Formats: sequence, C-alpha cells, structure tokens
Amino acid sequence: MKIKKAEFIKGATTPGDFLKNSQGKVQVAFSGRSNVGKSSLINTIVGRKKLARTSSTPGRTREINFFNINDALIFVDLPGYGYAKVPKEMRKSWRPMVEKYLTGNDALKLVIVIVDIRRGPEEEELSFLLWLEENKIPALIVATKADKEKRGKIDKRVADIAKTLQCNPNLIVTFSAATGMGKEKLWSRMREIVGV
Ligand SMILES: Nc1nc2c(ncn2[C@@H]2O[C@H](COP(=O)(O)OP(=O)(O)OP(=O)(O)O)[C@@H](O)[C@H]2O)c(=O)[nH]1
Ligand SMILES: [Mg+2]
Repeated sequence: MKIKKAEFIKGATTPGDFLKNSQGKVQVAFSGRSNVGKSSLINTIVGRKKLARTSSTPGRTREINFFNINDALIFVDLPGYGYAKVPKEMRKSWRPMVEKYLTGNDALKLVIVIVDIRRGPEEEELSFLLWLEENKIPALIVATKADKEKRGKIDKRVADIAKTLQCNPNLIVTFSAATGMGKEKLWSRMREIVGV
C-alpha cells in the first residue's frame, strides 16, 4: 500500500480516551511482549521512522496509541505485556484497559500478534490467541527480529512457533524492522483480512 498519510491521532490511558468513532475506518491492533518490536514494526510498514515511539527500554509504549493511515485505516499500538520491571500497579491497570479496548469494538478487524523469532511464543501468546478466537477477533502472527536469526534457522523457528501456537506455519509472517523483510507480505495478508 502506498502511504500518503500516517499521523498520530491520540494516546489513551483510560477507556474514556479510546477512539470511539473511527468513522467507518477499520482498526488493526498490534500486540506482543514488551520490547518485541511492535512500534518498530508499525514504523517500518508505514515507512516513517518516528511515527510510533520506540525504545530499547522495555515498556516504552504505556498508552494505547491510535494512528491514522491514509484516512482508510487506524493502527493501534498496544502496550506490551509480560515485562516484570514495569511497576505492578501499572501492569494491573493495563490488562483491563487492553481487554476493554479489544472487546465490543466493531471497528476492530484484526489483531497482529507479534513474537520474537528467537524467543518464540509462550503461555501468554497462546492464551491471548485463544481469547481472541473466543471473542471472534481475527489474528495474524508475525515472527519479528528475523535479522537476528541465522538464515538457515528461520524455517525451523517458524515451524516451532506454529507448533506451539497450533497453526499452519504458512500463516506466520517472518519479519524484520531492521531490513524490511516481510513488509509486503504483511501488508497483503492484512489487506486481505480487513478488506482495504
Ligand atoms: N534487530 C532488530 N531490532 C529490532 C527489530 N524490531 C525492533 N527492534 C529493536 O527492539 C527494541 C524495541 O523495539 P520497540 O519497537 O520499541 O518495541 P515495542 O514492542 O514497541 O516495545 P514496548 O512499547 O516497550 O512494549 C528497539 O531497540 C528496536 O530498535 C528488528 O526487527 N530487528
Ligand atoms: Mg512500543
């Protein structure tokens, strides 16, 4: 997709701040562990280096951030989960907020679940995917930071991730924000699912 417009709309720290009316625009949310590369992935696929803030310190994205893409799509950068150093109080408030965002939102058509190709998914990803399925929210799995894995090992890693998540390996998009690998494939899968 040719990106003509990519702009930050707002960051929400409470459900009252969610983008209620996306005026017919489809919402696509990006989810994954802290530091997995959610914000970097968004920047890479829209071709804007600093649209979503990134950091080597886990837990950088603490709000639910909304971005307008071409007046056609809303990208939603979710706070990461599973990082122990984030204050407990904060973690406690995130989960209900994220769940609240994800449920009862007709504009939300897809959640992109991002895993680190070297680390693979764990219990949290599995239960999250099952939760999405129960709530009838389509999911797409992306294995990122592929530039950090040896070429010859990528297929095996993807196969292992597919096994853990009980899905077809062909449905996992291998990605790298550092090299742009997987960018086109991710766009085409995403557009296929949400119909834009
Ligand atoms: N080598 C490599 N580094 C990456 C890639 N994607 C992200 N990173 C690095 O990983 C770190 C975290 O990236 P972010 O995009 O901020 O991760 P995030 O998931 O948004 O993190 P939180 O908002 O803290 O949950 C940064 O130092 C990035 O430069 C990738 O594909 N390859
Ligand atoms: Mg982030």
